[in-house]
Amino acid sequence: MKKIKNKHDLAINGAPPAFEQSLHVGKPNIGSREKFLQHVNAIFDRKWFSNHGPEVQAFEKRLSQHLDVKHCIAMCNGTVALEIAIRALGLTGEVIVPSYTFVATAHALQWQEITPVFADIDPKTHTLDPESVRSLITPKTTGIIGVHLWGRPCDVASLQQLADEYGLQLMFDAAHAFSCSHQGEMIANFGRCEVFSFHATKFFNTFEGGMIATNDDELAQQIRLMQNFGFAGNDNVIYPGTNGKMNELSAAMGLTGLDSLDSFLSTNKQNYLNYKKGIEQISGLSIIEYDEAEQNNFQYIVVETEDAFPIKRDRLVDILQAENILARKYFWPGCHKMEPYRSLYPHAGLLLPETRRVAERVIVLPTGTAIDKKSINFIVELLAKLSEVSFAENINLAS
Ligand code: T4K
Repeated sequence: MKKIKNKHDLAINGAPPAFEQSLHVGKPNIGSREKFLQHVNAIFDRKWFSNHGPEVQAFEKRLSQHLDVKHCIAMCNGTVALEIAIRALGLTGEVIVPSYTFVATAHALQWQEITPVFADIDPKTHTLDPESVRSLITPKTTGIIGVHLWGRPCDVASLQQLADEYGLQLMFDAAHAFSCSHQGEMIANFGRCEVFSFHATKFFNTFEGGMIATNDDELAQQIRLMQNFGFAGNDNVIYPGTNGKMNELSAAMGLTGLDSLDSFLSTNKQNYLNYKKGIEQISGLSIIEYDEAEQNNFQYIVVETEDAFPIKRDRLVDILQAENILARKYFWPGCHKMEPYRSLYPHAGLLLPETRRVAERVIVLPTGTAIDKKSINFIVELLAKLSEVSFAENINLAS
């Protein structure tokens, strides 16, 4: 890594990138390799690789304890978990979701021929705006899926009130919210059920994986049936189920990760605080806040470019990427601008002004155990330099 002494030291204007190795958003956190390999050896010795084996059972038990929720059902990934949860709740017709989310939230509905109806977000929280949700309820609406984006909880109480008022099902896409709390209670306990992702890019991963959490015994039973082809015991199929099972290696990775969870969380928090300290001093940039009274996983460093910043968001991302700082524009441009929704609902954007505004401003920066304080300081210094108008105007990005 080079030191910045003056603007010519920045790897713009054709100079080599600041970082030889790319800094990624979503670089996996890895716990103890030794412990993981011990699990792998035990799996080989047992020759039991899937179908709710001992690793999955132990993983589910520890998840339930950690989240203080009755049922945790481990899944092959978050998307299939969403699909199964949606089906288990009996959703049909129209379901209201934010457009500002990873596209899997919408696809999990569309895949089952349910219409995702895109609601706007609150620009402060980036989560569903309950008033926008209310305005979209029709006789065809059967449910609401809130997304705890960046791990920050939705306005759960208002959404629950709406669901009760209109007789709708409420569930949450909690893909970002593992180990986060809301009003002192762990996320996993809200709505009819909550769906998590343990994808490699999440701060806590099982290579690929996911989980559905619920306190509802009947719903849990239905989900287990659906994830295992509809088997209710040997040779007895009572439902056209699918295969949503987690394998033993993934569960072993999960168990290993749980042992290191505290250190992942404290690294993420320290990284966030380091970024925050610097970014707060930069005019035209703001970093999203996390409620200090709650548990947060700080897995996303989300920065918004304001009008005062002299460089447009897209160009800023290009500049950072040229430096091998692989910042992302999550979740631009919003699901409603992706296919098939863009063609099916070409006017959806008219009702989504905040989604558009936020999606055009957000940059997600690298964090996790793969980045050190020196690199974060460098990124912050670079952003500070770029905020100086005269310097920003002179940048000529070679690529
Ligand atoms: N709901 C929400 C709100 C979600 O955010 C997601 C997933 C889901 C549902 C669905 O859950 P899953 O079915 O995925 O369990 C990534 C992830 O693939 C996706 O899981 C995640 N959200 C989303 C936010 O991010 P991409 O398209 O950004 O992935 P990609 O390949 O560009 O990788 C992102 C970064 O991570 C890159 O900088 C490279 C780095 N990376 C990636 C992998 C796979 C690594 O360093 N190592 C790796 O192994 O979607």
